[in-house]
Amino acid sequence: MESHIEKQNSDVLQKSFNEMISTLPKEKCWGFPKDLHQYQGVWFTQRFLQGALSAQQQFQAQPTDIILCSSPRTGTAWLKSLTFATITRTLYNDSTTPLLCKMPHDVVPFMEFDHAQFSTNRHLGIPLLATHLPYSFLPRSIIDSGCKLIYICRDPKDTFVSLYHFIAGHCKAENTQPFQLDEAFELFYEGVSLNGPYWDHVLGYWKASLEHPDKLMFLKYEELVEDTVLYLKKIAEFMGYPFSSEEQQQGVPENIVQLCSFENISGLEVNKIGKHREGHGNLGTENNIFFRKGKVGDWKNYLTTEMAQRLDQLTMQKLSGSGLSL
Ligand code: PAP
Repeated sequence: MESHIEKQNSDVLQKSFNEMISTLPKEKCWGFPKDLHQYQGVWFTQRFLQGALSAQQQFQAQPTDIILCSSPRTGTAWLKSLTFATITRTLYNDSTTPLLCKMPHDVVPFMEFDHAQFSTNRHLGIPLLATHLPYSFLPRSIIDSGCKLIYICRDPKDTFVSLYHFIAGHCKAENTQPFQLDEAFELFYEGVSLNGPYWDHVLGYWKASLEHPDKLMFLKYEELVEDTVLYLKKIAEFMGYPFSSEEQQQGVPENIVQLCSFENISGLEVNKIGKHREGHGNLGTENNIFFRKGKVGDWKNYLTTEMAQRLDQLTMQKLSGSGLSL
């Protein structure tokens, strides 16, 4: 229970945060009822920004932590399932894994949402944690602890289409009108998207991965789709949980890939009808909104050739000289 003094302190902090946020540039979040606020060049919802700042102050990383980093809609839930199943493969079997009854975001917590609870009382037996924060916003303790980071990114065109549908799904749930796709496209193009500009998010982690390849593994959604087993083995090795030759002969990596496949995960009862973050006065989000198609190149069904070319050109410009292509 929160004491009277703690409540007063948190009210004061909330008031000064509200004052600070009211001074920031503001934009519509594609029809979502919450606005985006630009803080140090990044567009955050109030909840994300508040979580980011608290995490910077409070989050204590452990050297054994493995932090899954991503911009929204680039494959986070999939990466959570794959890494969780890999790390817990001797604790659970195919019929007891929590992935069968919890959605991936409820199995691996988000630092900026759950850090207060988890930084003091984390289940360190399972060292996974996730974040959508840009690299420059990571709490100092993450860098200082020397823990490992895995970043996943995705073709900006598919990321945009996925994000658009995700926000439109939220709008439907909240009875608000989403922006037209072409209006949202212009905002994405200008960098106004959740934790955007998207390209800055990717580049921040890309550069860090070049500086610290032993600490930061950089993945692309498309590569993971192309050869999931190969990349899962690389991920397991990087995390320090390599598959033994016996496990490889028994097909353990293939089993995990199958368990975490879009078809399997999205077809589970919990992900079809369950809710995420329900309770404590929160109505929660339908889990099925997190699983849409899980395909590479779905942008072709939504973007005109001109839109795709503009986005490709911008991506080339932004990534030019970095050695990265998307
Ligand atoms: P979030 O962290 O913002 O919730 P995130 O999990 O990063 O989103 O990405 C969601 C995308 O991954 C969705 O893509 P789509 O809209 O193009 O379909 C989602 O469908 C896809 N996805 C979720 N689970 C899997 C999976 N097991 N395999 C492949 N793709 C998946």
